Amino acid sequence: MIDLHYWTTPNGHKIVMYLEETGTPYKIVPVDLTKGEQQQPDFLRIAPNNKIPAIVDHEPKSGTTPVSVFESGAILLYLAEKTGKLLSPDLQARFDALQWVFWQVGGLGPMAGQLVNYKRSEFKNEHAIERFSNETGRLYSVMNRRLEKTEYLGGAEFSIADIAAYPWAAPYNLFEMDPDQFPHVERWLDAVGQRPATLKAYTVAKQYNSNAVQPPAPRKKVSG
Ligand SMILES: N[C@@H](CCC(=O)N[C@@H](CS)C(=O)NCC(=O)O)C(=O)O
Repeated sequence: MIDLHYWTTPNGHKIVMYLEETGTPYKIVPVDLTKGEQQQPDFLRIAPNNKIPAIVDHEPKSGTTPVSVFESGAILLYLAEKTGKLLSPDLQARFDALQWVFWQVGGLGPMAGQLVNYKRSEFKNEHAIERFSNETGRLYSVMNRRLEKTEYLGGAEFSIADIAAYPWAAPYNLFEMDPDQFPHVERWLDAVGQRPATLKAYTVAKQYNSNAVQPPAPRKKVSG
């Protein structure tokens, strides 16, 4: 069994999406960020960066000592290695996917996260808002160009790259990104958003936090 130390935010959704996609048994251990529970010493022992998500695998592939992992990208990679699912064993395909996982954890997540933080702040730092808004828009363009060429971020197959990016790309309204400018991202958001595991991840979030941000419904295309 895997304990998932979780809250109802984009980095938390990723791991529920993966576990649901692969039918991996897990137990949620809520870490309510609104109550500062990420500062608890017990959590710090598992997650030295004081941020969710983190996991403890009580049945690791080798050995009997439970394995704990923090950082969502590392967790996705760990789970993919454990289950052999959603990350190709082929070297090129594997790194096609992994480079987009790293792109998300080092780029889209931090930039979009900072943008929302500055937008919500009572101190209106216009330079910071402009900087993070431009960078988030640039990253959406990067994703759009990629998804013009391939079905999924990692290539032809759905992978941990899509799971990493979806929860950060879906709330484009929060970032004031115009979906009309990113039609290939929108096509991909609609496809990933309709997967049963994705729908389940956002249902789980609502069970723990009625204020959890939900992804936008697919927009109706006007034909003719
Ligand atoms: N790079 C980390 C980022 C994790 C992160 O930012 N988690 C947020 C929620 S999405 C958090 O725990 N924030 C609490 C805090 O900053 O105190 C990852 O990908 O796991």
